[in-house]
Amino acid sequence: MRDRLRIAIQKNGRLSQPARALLGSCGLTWRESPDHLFCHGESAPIDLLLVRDDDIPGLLESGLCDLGIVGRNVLCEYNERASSTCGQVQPSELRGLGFGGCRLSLAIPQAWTWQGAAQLQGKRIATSYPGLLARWLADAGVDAEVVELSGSVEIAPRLGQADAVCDLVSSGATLSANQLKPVEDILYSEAVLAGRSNSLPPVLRDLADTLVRRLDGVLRIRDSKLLLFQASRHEVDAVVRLLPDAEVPTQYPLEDGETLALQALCHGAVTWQRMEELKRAGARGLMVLPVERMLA
Ligand code: PRT
Ligand code: ZN
Repeated sequence: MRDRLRIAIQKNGRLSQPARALLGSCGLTWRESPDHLFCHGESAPIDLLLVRDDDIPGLLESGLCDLGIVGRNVLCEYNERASSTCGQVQPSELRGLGFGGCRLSLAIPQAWTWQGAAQLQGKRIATSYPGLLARWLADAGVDAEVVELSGSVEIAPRLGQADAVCDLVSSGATLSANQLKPVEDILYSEAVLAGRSNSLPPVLRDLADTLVRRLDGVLRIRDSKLLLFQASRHEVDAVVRLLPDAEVPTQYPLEDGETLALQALCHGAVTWQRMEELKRAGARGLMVLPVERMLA
């Protein structure tokens, strides 16, 4: 039986570098094989398999990999299709990872005026996500033809292959370059950590739990700052009210009995403007420090 955890990540593409960077910030280091398909974990018995993103859900379902980093769009599409075919344990989303954000959107020619889902009745819609689109159409009670394409979906209307498309969008530039406009969002996506929860043998489960705890620590503090300041006892409440996105501050009384030293982990942005507001409310000697690591 395997005693090393195996994580599937995208080999080349939008998610590969951010996924490696995220795992690296959890303290993992690797030695990469000459063929760039496998990374042997050096700092922990956690290896990486470098694959096409579309293969990740299947690798998880078959148990060849224990965890994977993949777009929610790919995971949901896989599960949508699998649910109609077999009854195995499907991989599920364990954590949203906050990068690779995009939407799976329905888009129609710019010349059309959008009047709602019923407008798609009897139309042909090109997509690489037939499962998710079919589900959306069924929920909307619309009978349309789903034209499955593996790529270049956005040019299908110009080629006469389809009337509308259902594709991933981030800036929207690709759609507008093809005289299309997004009208409905079918799925909000980002990179996710996926796995088959509860199906790992104990050794691998311990490794996975440790990794997920570290990931939680990294994600929790990614945009966080530690605020240090002093305030008079009677002004503390007013200052703390300006920190709704901070954890309850730790307070230490100073020798004069009237002043408190405070430290608070703040999860939102701490701009100059915000610092000035805190100062006006009574915060003195305000310091904003980066947070490198955190273990809850
Ligand atoms: O080779 P492999 O199969 O592994 O990679 P791939 O080509 O299938 O995937 P890749 O690297 O293009 O995308 C991987 C994941 O990134 C996707 O599954 C999404 O989860 C996520 N992602 C985030 C995106 C986008 N943003 C995105 N904009 N994937 C694709 N796009 C496309 C979009 O469809 C459009 O055609 O990029 C183009 C530019 O988008 P606009 O809206 O900014 O013009
Ligand atoms: Zn792919």
